[in-house]
Amino acid sequence: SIRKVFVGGNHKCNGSVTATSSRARLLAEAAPDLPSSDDVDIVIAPPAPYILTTKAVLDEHGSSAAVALQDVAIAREGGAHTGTVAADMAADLGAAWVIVGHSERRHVYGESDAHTRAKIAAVLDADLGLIYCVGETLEQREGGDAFGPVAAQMAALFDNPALATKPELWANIVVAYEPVWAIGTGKVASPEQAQEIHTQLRAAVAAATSPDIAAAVRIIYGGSVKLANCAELIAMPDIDGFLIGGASLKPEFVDIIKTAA
Ligand code: G2H
Repeated sequence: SIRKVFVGGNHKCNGSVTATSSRARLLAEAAPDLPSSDDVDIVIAPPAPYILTTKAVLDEHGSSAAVALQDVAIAREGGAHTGTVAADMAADLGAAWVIVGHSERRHVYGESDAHTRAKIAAVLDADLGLIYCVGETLEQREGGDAFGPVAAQMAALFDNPALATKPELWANIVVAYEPVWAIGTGKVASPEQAQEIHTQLRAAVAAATSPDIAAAVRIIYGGSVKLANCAELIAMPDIDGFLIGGASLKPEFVDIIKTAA
């Protein structure tokens, strides 16, 4: 990739104080074998209750890996929003990134487009990095229009008023293409299938913003990424990294980072 590689580990709702800490320690201890932070952004997203511990373990070991929140409240400052975590809290805990629009939020928890838009605004307003997930379902792909639904999800970014007035905020954004049919199913998109959508995504960003922003934005792939398939995916010109679920819980995560960067 001509862009700095980005590898995110999305732990989803897995872990414990002990297991999450030892994953963070394993990653931190692997640092001498990993590409430098000039060449790769490494981000891990543990469940929210483990953010503080994860951050502490990484800091204690001098790791340059960053921490992400997996989802966020629609109100930046929080308030009467039972059961969720505010963007300002993520920043307070030392998280640098927030995942928004993951398919499990959209499809399993029925998150609306309005909620996704408000979350994007909260993350950008809090000056945090945004990992914005988009992706079509199998039904949509088989219906012959894989990119249509993805383009509709991208509108949530393009319509964001802060981004419209402050295009420099695009530097804080990573777009994650995660075809829903490839998530946790073991059915990875082929490098060509992913590249095709990534190209369309970059063109959509160019059309909505500028060629420079489109050339710089990282577009990463997610959905059943593992060591065995990551090399052929990262070889594609518009795949700038990965968002990794299942394999981020295993020591394999470190080997994927080595292969990707
Ligand atoms: C897609 C991905 C991580 P997995 O959800 O966001 O998960 O690698 O388990 O398919």
